[in-house]
Amino acid sequence: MKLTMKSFKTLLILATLFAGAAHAQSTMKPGGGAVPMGDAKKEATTPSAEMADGEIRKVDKEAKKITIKHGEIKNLEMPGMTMVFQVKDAAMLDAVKAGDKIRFRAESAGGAIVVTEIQPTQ
Ligand SMILES: [Cu+2]
Repeated sequence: MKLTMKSFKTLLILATLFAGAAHAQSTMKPGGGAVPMGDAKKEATTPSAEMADGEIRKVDKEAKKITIKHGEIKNLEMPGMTMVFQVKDAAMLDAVKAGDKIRFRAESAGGAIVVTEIQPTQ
């Protein structure tokens, strides 16, 4: 009986530890562990290869935000979708408008995804 109780307690502790570890792992992943960060650095030296395709849906200069229907973003491991991005510099939005086809670079910075470069395409 004594032994069983002890085993149960140990099990509880293990379960708690495991849950904590699993949580830590899941919260670390979106921030980009060692692997995505390494990729981003490497890709920064080969600009043309890592830019994603997109089509602008909405531009919000005041909020420094842009909605882009984008293709796969390899450095962020993100499939194609339509989403809102922050932009690094509001001035980037002066050159674009809804409907424009672009190539752009997006990076993960402090939990947010920020567009750091926009190039119009014809
Ligand atoms: Cu996306």
